[in-house]
Amino acid sequence: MPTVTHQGRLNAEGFRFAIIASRWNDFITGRLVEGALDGLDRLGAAEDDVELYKVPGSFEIPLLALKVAESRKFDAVICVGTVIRGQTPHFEYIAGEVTKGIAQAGMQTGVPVIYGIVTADTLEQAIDRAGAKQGNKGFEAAMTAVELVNLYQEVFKKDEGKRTRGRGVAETRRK
Ligand code: DLZ
Repeated sequence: MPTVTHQGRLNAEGFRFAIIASRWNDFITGRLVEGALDGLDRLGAAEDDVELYKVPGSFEIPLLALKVAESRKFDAVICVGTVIRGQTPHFEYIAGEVTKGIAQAGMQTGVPVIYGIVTADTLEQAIDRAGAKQGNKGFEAAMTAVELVNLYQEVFKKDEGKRTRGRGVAETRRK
């Protein structure tokens, strides 16, 4: 049994988040964006600390996620999109590349890049995962992002006590 357990708190105050969303299947992805914004808001993120980026389809998400993460302007990047098998003949390729690319953006930059992509067999299933029956994957992705930024802050940046970003502000983060 471990003597010390590390896990992040659910407090978004003072952290900055980017949301990357695709416009494809916007009827569903729009709900994921709303879910992510709602999650961040409920956990205390300031409006000015959340920025939304839009791309045409989910295939375009990974490269932008990488560039946004590389900019170091954000503590976490939340990716949301919807890929539906029934409507996408090359479903496996798109879903596979998006999944790999999102993971790679996080691994390459060290910034948490969160996977909020709905991959569904049918439109109905996708709707269920965007708030109808099975929660909202955007909301869940926001929770994950907040937990991770707190975890990394706690474990790896504890002694820094400060943050310095593009806007040149250094401030002490609440403990
Ligand atoms: C082309 C395409 C298809 C058929 N299906 C989807 C989908 O279900 N979900 C999604 O996010 N994007 C889809 N796209 C668009 C691709 O992601 C991409 O935008 C285009 O192939 C251009 O690179």
